[in-house]
Amino acid sequence: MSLAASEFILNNDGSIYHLNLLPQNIANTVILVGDPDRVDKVTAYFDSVDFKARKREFHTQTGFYKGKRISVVSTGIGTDNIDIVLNELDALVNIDFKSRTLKKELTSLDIIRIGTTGSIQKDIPVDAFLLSEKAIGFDSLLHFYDSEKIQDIKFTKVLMEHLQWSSKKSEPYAVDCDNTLAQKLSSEDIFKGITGTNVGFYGPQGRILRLPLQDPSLNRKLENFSWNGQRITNLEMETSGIYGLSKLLRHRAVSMNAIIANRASGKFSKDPKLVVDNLIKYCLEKLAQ
Ligand code: R1P
Repeated sequence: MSLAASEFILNNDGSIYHLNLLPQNIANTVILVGDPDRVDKVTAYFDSVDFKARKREFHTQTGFYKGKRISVVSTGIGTDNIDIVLNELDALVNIDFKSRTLKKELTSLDIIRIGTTGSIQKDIPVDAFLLSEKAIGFDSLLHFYDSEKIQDIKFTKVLMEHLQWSSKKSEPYAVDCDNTLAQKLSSEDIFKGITGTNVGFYGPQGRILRLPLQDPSLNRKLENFSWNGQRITNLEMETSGIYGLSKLLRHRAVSMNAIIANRASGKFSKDPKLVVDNLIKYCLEKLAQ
């Protein structure tokens, strides 16, 4: 069945609505970054860049790094944008733009987030790298999809009890990274952990500037949580959506984090740009291997 113009929206030039891309513009390996300006920082290391497009916060460049074709796409901030980026990336490879029908043979993308994060554990210092083995979504994105089969329901239940989670907030969800891609991006030099994805930067991550919080002890409870040797290590704003939608759409995803803040010790990196640059170089080398 052909998808209606209101559901699968194409621009007049045939490109997909928000990302402004045609199917041939995207590689099967996609690096996601939050900041549109970070796209140039990644492709600065490429041998060549043959495509560039920009619309709103979505900036894309495609080229080659050591012979491997890679696209770099910025998502802006938050899992609401991840809903757009993941669905449109999937459409670019798995929907026939002419017939507006699903392709018979589906393509799996390798999706690597290179982003910044705040550690909530004292022993995971600023300037370190962390690979998210699991994401806990404190946003509600995945609950809008038929997604229970890919969630770690037991983990969420134990966590909610520990947090005395208010029923006024959406129920958290837990999703794992792709193990094969995680192995490719791993090394002894980086931390591995469980990443909390929040629906905001201030209150939802326990930051108080002027507004009191519904639960001021949330970060302390997250820091103290331990179950089956697992602990929550860091907070950011995209990983749960990337993991959830990638699993549902059968893409492989891993989230790589540059620790630029340590919430437990109150420290912030003296040179966050350098740690992000180092993580970019680390990920590109691993992808080229
Ligand atoms: C908040 O400052 C932003 O930084 C982190 C968070 O996930 C959020 O997007 O990631 P990026 O540096 O990739 O944007």
